[in-house]
Amino acid sequence: MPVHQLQDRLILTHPKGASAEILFYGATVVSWKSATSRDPHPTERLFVSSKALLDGSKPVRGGIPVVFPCFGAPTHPDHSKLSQHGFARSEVWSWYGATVMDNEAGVSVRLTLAPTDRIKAVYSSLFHLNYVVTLAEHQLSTDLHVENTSTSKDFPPKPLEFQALLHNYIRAPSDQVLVVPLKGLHYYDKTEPTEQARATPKVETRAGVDVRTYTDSVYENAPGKYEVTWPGGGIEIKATHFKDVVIWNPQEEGHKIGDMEDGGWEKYICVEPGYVRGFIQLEPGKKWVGQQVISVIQDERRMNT
Ligand code: TA6
Repeated sequence: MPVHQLQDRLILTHPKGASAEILFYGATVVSWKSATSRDPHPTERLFVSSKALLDGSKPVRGGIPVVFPCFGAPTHPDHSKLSQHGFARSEVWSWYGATVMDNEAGVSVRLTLAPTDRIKAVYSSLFHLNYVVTLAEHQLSTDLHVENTSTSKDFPPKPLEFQALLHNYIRAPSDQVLVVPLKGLHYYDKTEPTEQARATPKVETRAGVDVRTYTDSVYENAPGKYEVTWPGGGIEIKATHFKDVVIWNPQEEGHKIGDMEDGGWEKYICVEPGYVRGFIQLEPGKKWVGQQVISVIQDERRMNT
């Protein structure tokens, strides 16, 4: 069976050896294994801290948490009662048994989230989320579908205003990994000590962005296609309708993160396509889709050496 259901997760398997695991909690992808043509042994591509709690008591430290409807601390009045990065990553999503696709190309499932009593207590906007995860031989796609389920008969008709981001923890040596192409983009440096400095855009001057020092940068209007490479390996991320990208690695600051394993920051880079500068406005009855396709780079010439 290409889709196997356990109590807390779905396991997708591909005939060529790839696999993915998706927790119902947060719809968090906690494992993606894929081989390359050089190494036919499926290798883990995501980082999950060994101290991460997977029991639904707090968002997972690793994998691909789904960030919705706010990124970071809430700044929009509709989000004022929400916690950092919103509720999508800390709610239990539903799976109704449907396999969206199951063929040679890949296997795909859809999880959904609609307002629960817990969400309604802190958030009054109406919405419906579908999250479609597709596993192919060398590729993982995750598509977030957002619908404003309020109707134009509601008075006043209420647009849904939200941010969304896929918080990918890509397994990579953080002292060697580089991300391209970000040169020339404006970014906001969240490591700056003052509010004013954090709100002042900088211009990226580096051809390849590294995370050898504490990095927490929000790149605005980014190209949507990124290569994340290190000697001997690499991942490509293609994003659609996610106009921004966040690069994060805490380095030694990681000691302050309770569920981060010791030295965990040496094992990953977060490259997070999102819409996080400003808000997406969705009129009643309308839908929006943000998509990413993550692929294993096969060609050694595309890796940094
Ligand atoms: O996406 C980067 C970021 O917003 C950082 O500022 C850092 O705090 C990280 O996410 C992790 O956030 P979390 O709420 O999961 O601890």
